[in-house]
Amino acid sequence: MTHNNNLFINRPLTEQQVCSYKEQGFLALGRVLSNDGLTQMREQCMAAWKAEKGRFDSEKTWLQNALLGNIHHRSDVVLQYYFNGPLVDIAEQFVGPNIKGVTSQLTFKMRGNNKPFGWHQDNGYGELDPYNTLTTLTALDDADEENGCLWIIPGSHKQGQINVEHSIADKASGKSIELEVDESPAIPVHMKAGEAIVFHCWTLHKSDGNRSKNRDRRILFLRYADADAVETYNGDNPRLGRLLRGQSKYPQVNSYETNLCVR
Ligand SMILES: O=C(O)CCC(=O)C(=O)O
Repeated sequence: MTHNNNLFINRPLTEQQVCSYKEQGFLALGRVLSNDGLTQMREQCMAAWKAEKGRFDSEKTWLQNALLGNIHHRSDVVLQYYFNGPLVDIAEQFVGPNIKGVTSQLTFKMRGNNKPFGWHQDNGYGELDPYNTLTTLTALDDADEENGCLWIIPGSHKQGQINVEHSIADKASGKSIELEVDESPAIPVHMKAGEAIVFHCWTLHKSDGNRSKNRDRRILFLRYADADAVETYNGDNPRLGRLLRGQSKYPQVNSYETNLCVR
């Protein structure tokens, strides 16, 4: 695997940014993809998307319309970015010295997809312990209220894990979580293509439908967890994922090999 530094922009954090993340439960990083990185990532992600997905279909579930998993198996730029890009350094600051990559997917809300995605914590879709897993979103398009940008409730991570009934079967069938929350403190997260934000596994967020006529809202979704993180919904077995920094107490994590990109 070659690492092309012209594709990504490193983002060393200031102390103020680290404090802000701890207080607010999220942090906007600014630009992390160069123009070349953005172009290549879009091309490769769209090739994978078009091979599997059609237009938005209101009869289909959110999963079917909006999600394509394990995208690092299909795009070598995503693979480099996920395992060796600037987000790994950021994760080290918020997760610690031992880190594994636990999710890579496209979460696209293409034009016409007017389905909202309700309030939730990412740890609601598969609780990982310890509770410091980091979600990262990298925008492949400009995102705002019109095309279904993310909304976040700053500081909401401080309330901890909210227990919801959401089984593996619910997830597989595309049933989404819709928490009832006081959304008066919520803020829209505007992003420019090539920018990223990161947030805590307990931070409440949602998105509305894409109401625009001609703008897609494409996002690359990557998560990083402590190398010892276990799936509490699965007998506290370790979550498998490529070890990126440090080591794990679980041999199966230390030796875990992800499928390489087969594009
Ligand atoms: O795609 C969206 O708009 C929401 C995605 C999201 O919140 C998630 O996958 O956790």
